[in-house]
Amino acid sequence: MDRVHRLRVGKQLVTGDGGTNKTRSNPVKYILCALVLAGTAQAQDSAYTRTEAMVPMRDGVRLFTVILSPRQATGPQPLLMTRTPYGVAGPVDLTRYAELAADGYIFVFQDIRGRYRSEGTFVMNRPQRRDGSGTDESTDTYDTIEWLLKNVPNNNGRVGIFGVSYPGWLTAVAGIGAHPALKAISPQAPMGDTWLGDDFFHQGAFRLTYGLEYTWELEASKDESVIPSPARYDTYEWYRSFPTLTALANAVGANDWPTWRRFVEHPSYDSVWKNRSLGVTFTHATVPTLVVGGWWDQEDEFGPLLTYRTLSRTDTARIVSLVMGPWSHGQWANGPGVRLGNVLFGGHSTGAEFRALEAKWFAHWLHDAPGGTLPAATVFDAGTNEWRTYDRWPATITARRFYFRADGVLSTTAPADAGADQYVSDPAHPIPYRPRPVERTYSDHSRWYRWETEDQRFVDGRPDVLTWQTAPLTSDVTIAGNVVAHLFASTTGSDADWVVKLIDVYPDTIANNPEMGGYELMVTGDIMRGRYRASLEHPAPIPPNQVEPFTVDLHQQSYTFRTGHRIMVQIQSTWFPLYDRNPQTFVPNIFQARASDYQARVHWIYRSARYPSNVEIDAVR
Ligand code: PG9
Repeated sequence: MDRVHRLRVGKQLVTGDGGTNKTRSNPVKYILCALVLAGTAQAQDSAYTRTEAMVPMRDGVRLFTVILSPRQATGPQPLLMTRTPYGVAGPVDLTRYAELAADGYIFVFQDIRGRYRSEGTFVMNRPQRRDGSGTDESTDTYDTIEWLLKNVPNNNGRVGIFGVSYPGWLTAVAGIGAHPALKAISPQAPMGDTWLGDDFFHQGAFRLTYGLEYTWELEASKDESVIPSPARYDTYEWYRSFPTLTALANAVGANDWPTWRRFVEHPSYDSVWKNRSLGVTFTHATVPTLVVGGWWDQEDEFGPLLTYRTLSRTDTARIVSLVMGPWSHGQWANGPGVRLGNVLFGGHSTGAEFRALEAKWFAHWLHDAPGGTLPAATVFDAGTNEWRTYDRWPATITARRFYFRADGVLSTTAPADAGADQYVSDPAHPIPYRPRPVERTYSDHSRWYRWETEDQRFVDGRPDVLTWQTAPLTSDVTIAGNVVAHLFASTTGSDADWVVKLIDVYPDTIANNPEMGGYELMVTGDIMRGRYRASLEHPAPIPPNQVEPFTVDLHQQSYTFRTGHRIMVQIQSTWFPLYDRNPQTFVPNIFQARASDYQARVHWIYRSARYPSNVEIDAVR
């Protein structure tokens, strides 16, 4: 992507609304695009003095850093920093920072090690150093703070850090061995664990489009001058044209990229992934921490939930809070946030509301402003369109189960008889994860960022998609916490993927919004790779034709199914090309599977007294 293109993208993103804008790049980069390239130098010149520095780290590597100091400051100001792999050299647009800027900050932006104008070697999600020697992103942050405090005039000795996605993860690891001057951090959509539930794998299933295209973008060049170029506009066709992952990798030279090699060499959940997981490395907050995420974040919804869950266990000082809104990846950072795709938020400007809250929170910790502390959780319910606050999260009130029954019925009553439903899953004809064409992930007109809110009727009725639904609800059902699917299933093969979607089916007739009649909104959904049912570290074949239990973590939600709506569950075994195809024949490493391993298989989902498959929710009512 050239700079002019990025500039255009950045500008559109600033005015767009998380799914309504037609042109969009990586929404994380969007913040950086806006930040780096879309700005008006004049505005910056009038309000801020810009300084650039090569900040030395403890091992002598120097990191390119941009410092914007407010010209009109009446006294010492806190430093507010974002570290990023996406480039900080161009002029800065402070649109994203408008609410914060009003309180007065010295803004700092830094290229991390090995990216753009910084020296050193880039390592994707660099693991935490283990024995106290060497460097990692935490030490680079520490050294940068030390330098800033001594070299930036008029700072008040307090530092805040925030960022979205990769910069969100960098923010989180700043909290490990935090510098004493670091007083507030806000990790937003951090990739908490890229094997369990964020960018690269979900519960063992490989995120094909993201894993390939993102790695291509970041590792084929230092500064994204090489961008992914699948040969077809509809990448569904392009990915399907490769019979194996080896063929795909050979075609694009993916074996030259360290992260692709990591996928191939570490397909299971081993120390390579664990050492990068915030659930393992960031277990205790010593700095006030505001964790932020989106319920329909197509990249890193799991990360914020994992980060909050991990930190809250040890948070005796009650300095950790969670905000989850109805957003796609990073949507809260720009634009009003009145909708995502087809889904409207009842007149709320959720993005603007969040940024006001964020500014107040930072002002509290960095300026001693009154107010600004937050309850454990502030979460948006997109069923009732309201913000809810909870003193603990999940708010677990009652666990409720929705059982699969005969004739496609979903019921709170468990089955008393025997029964099962079956379908043929054929890797040669995988189910698209969103309506085609599946544009390149970060390309003009890509609908990537809003795919999770697409109407699921586009697959309803396919012979390889099973559906169960309730009657119209006679009272509201509110989730406020965990959602998990308990499946009992068998296959004629020896491996299988299980995709489970929990769906809100709107009433047929919606007076003020007729085109949404009968809409099937995926409230939450995810995939798990059957070979990992007993151990994430040691995959094992599924014994053919034998009923086995499978647990599919559907993470969390705050959502009300309204009276008159129906609750639906859909199950399928391909979600392509977002996820690679499971050969459905157990092989030790799917990255090395042969074309002949990929076989159509019959899968059975049981719904009997003995095997009562169901979806369980933490329900408020
Ligand atoms: N979701 C992106 C990412 C972060 C970390 C690893 C891989 C990808 C991002 O938008 O930054």
